[in-house]
Amino acid sequence: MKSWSSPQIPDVAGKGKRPTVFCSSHRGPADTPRKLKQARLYVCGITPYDATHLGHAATYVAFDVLQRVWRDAGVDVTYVQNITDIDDPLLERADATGVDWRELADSQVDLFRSDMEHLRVIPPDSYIGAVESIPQIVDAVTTLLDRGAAYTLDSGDVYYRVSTRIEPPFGSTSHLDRAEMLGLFAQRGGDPDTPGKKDPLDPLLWRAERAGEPAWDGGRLGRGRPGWHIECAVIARDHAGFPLTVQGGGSDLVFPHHEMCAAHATALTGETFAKAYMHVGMVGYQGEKMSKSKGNLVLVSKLVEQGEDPMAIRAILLSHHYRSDWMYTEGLLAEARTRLAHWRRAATSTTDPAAAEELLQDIRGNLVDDLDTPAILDDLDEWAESVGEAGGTAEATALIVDAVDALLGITLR
Ligand code: 5CA
Ligand code: ZN
Repeated sequence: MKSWSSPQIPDVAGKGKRPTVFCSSHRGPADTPRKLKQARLYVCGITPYDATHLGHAATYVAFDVLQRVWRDAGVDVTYVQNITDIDDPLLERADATGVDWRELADSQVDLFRSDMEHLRVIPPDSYIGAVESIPQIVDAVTTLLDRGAAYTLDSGDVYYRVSTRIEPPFGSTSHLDRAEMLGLFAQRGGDPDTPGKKDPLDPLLWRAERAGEPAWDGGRLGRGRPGWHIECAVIARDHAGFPLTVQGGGSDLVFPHHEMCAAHATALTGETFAKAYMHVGMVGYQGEKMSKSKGNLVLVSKLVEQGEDPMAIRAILLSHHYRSDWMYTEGLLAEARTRLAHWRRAATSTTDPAAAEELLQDIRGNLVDDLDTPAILDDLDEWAESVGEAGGTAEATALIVDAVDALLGITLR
């Protein structure tokens, strides 16, 4: 699928280091090689029925910063993102609004692309829809059936056996106990009560055609449509390759989605799915997680339409650590506007060259330490207070402006 256009990224003097990030599977610093030259990044993309709220934006901006830090360290990044352009919630919304599901998906993906451009998010190298991956998904599900890792119910629906022996074993991504798994599975798109399943946790791989629902040729599987987790396992395998350096998404995807993706991927290829898992905290609004199903959305496109500067939106997102959960308030927007104006005024002034070098080192140091962007924004506030003193130069200011652009994705000029 068409991606979106890339922001211009200035060169910054010197070179950064490879970041250490927190892996939610290891529950500690990620096990990524120190000499990493090439990174494979897969980030779970949108289900296009109501894009792009600030929670989505927080997730994609966090991985955008990771990508910028890797680039600064000379790491070559292959970045893949999917689009869940066929799934129950999309069909339900299309039904409820009387819009064709394809039109709904196309319009929301278009909106998402323009939101990502406004926020200066580097596009993925491969932006791949579930629908365009159906032949590969059908092959994968057929392989899992042939290997005994899947089974077909009387309905024709195909399920993955979570009891399949794989290494690393099922459960090693999320480390949850069975009761927690069952609870989350039921909340997040799973169907523990479907009769005939071997294990309530077994996830759907292929849903047989139902009257009035879109369906595709599945060869031996019969007509139907793909389940959710197999989509990401197959797109990641075909466009990034295993093991992924980082599998990413919001923390709502830890279980079942990333656990199941990892299980499918390993059952298919014998390989470890990902070396590290990074999960972004949940953004909420008015006391609850921001989500399409709750309807408490603050949309990037609406803010931009109202004349808000996308760089102020980006500043709000970066003023929270990517792993923390936080609540959006209108006050944050006012604060970010003021902050940005302050930095922009500083960008027209002069900076002491030694202070600029030190600030650049601080920016890089905070980024490699698990992407500590809030600390950097505080440093920028201090910098903005100190500009214009005797001995400062425009070149030193340009060093900061370029670093903020290249590493944080915020343009100050
Ligand atoms: N299509 C699937 C992933 S394969 C999906 O979860 N789509 S989504 O549209 O619901 O979410 C898109 C991305 O935004 C996911 O990575 C999800 O974890 C993240 N996300 C969703 N809601 C929030 C939120 N409130 N805060 C932070 N991230 C969020
Ligand atoms: Zn996914």
